[in-house]
Amino acid sequence: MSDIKLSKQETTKRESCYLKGGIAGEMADLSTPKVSDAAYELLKFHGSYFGYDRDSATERKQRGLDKEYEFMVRMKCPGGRLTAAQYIALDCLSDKYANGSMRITTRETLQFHCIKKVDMKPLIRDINLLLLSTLGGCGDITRNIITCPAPIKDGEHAKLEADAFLLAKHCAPKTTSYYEVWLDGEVVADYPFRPEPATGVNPEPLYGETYMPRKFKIAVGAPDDNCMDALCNDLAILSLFENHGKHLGYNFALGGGLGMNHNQPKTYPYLAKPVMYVSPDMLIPATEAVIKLQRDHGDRIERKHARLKYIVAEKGVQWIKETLERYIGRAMEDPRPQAAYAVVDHTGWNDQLDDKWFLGVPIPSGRIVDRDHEAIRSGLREVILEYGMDLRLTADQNILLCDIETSEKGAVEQILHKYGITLKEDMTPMEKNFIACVALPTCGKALAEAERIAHPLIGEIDAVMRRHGVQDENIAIRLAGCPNGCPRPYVGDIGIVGRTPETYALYIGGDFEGTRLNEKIFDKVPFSAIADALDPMFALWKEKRNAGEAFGNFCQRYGIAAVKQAVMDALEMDWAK
Ligand code: SRM
Ligand code: SF4
Repeated sequence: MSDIKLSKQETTKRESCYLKGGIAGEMADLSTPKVSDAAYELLKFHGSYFGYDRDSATERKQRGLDKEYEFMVRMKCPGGRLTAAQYIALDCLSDKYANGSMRITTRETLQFHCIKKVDMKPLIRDINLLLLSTLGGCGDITRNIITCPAPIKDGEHAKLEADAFLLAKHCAPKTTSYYEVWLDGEVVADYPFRPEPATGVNPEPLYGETYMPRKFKIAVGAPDDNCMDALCNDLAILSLFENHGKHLGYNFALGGGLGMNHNQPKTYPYLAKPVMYVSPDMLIPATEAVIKLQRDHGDRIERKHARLKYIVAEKGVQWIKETLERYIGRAMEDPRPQAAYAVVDHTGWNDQLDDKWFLGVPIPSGRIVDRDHEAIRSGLREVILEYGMDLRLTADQNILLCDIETSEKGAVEQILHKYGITLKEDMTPMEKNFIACVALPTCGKALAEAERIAHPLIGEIDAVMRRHGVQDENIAIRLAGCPNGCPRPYVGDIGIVGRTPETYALYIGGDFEGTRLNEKIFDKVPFSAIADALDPMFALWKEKRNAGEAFGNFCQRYGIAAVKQAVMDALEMDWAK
């Protein structure tokens, strides 16, 4: 492959000397708030995106001013586990260096927004001193490894956690550049996910100097609790357990990924396909084989075509399996029968099975911030300071407060209520399940609002659901500011995806369990008409559904086209033609 054809990111990676590039010098240069294109690309591997405040950009331009440049920092936090001390310290850092809020992401970690260049090094250093990291938070590398966050003290959950932790450490980059750039070469010795240092001449024996062709995502789960949408990952590792918790091995499903561009059919969302059974002793070599396959065969010319999903879709599962067998050095079994997919609700009070409880607190759009009516940040801080409980971040942007004694339950709830925090009992399932991505004003890719309009939209949808008496139904609605798929809009019952600043594409027919993609029925629904568009669909669902039939399943059975027609008949709007 000639060098000329490779994407510019490939050259940047190769010339960076294992992700070092000129980052240290550029970050130290405070004569400009900006960084070069090369540093922009490399910073992602260090867990940061450089961008600007999109709210003020136009007005500032009119006034002849430059944009308000800022950085986003994303931590790595395998399985979303945080101690109370880490959480409280991170909360302080969000005030000191960011915009006074933290954002739980759809991959069980935290982001900080609006960080100035001068504050980047102290923030990342402090995060490391908390025995956390940002290395590999973004970039062409294995991202935060997600697993079921529930702190249930049984063999199955212990095994999921142990595997997720093992892989998080094994798949982490080994380069020392990160420490040179942010910690002046010092390595925080107790960081639990620091991989064994490379022993040979190659500093990155698994990834090589150009790392992966694109981001690479791993989920470690079990089908009967697919609470983190494992099939949206490049590699979904599905643990198989016997009735009494005995671990039987894994089914590997490959090629999940959701990013696409509107009206560019060459890009599409795709769910991971089952490829092979992996025995318990083969977890590491089999995972390495998948990484190597994508490393060596992923498209390094066209980044829009670089995810593993395109290889799986184009070459087929048989080719994938045979290629993996060559990397592993032995024949692999076909996937074994597995439990049916289900999603367990981890919000509300749940038994940990060790005489303690965990409380799943729904956090709207994952935004930990104080607002007039709801002081989520202060409430969480007080309860965590008072009870010192560890916590977990979930893939639907919520928090699980762990290890609560029966005698403490009332007081914990009282504190949260005092700050106006809404708990599961005070919400409809739709509101509780609603996921919205960050979008404006920080996301450079956003075509439309998401997080900031989630609250009013939920209110409008709630009114429509109540009108049809379906407000108590479990339904997954996901709102994205663009088609990249960060809140996983293509696997919910309903996906609402930013199209232009004022309009959204509407998707229906996915399933709550995260095993089926939904389908687009309208391309440009004005924001003000989204609830109107859902109205005839909910009416039809209420009238024609089978007992207990979920919305997405109903749409599939009744026919997506027929559901669309019902909207077109009911609403004579241009967008509904
Ligand atoms: Fe994402 C890019 C936010 C989960 C698919 N995502 C971005 C960027 C970095 C925008 C950019 O490239 O300039 C967003 C930063 C916004 C901001 O201002 O903070 C962004 N993605 C997020 C988060 C924070 C959404 C959220 O509201 O929680 C999630 C962070 C996860 C994490 O902690 O690592 C997030 N992104 C996802 C997911 C869901 C998942 O992984 O389960 C997906 C779909 C699955 C997948 O990977 O395909 C996802 N993000 C993308 C894509 C499309 C990738 C593709 O293959 O085409 C992009 C764009 C890109 O990479 O070019 C993207
Ligand atoms: Fe940004 Fe689009 Fe991802 Fe939303 S879906 S955070 S708008 S890239």
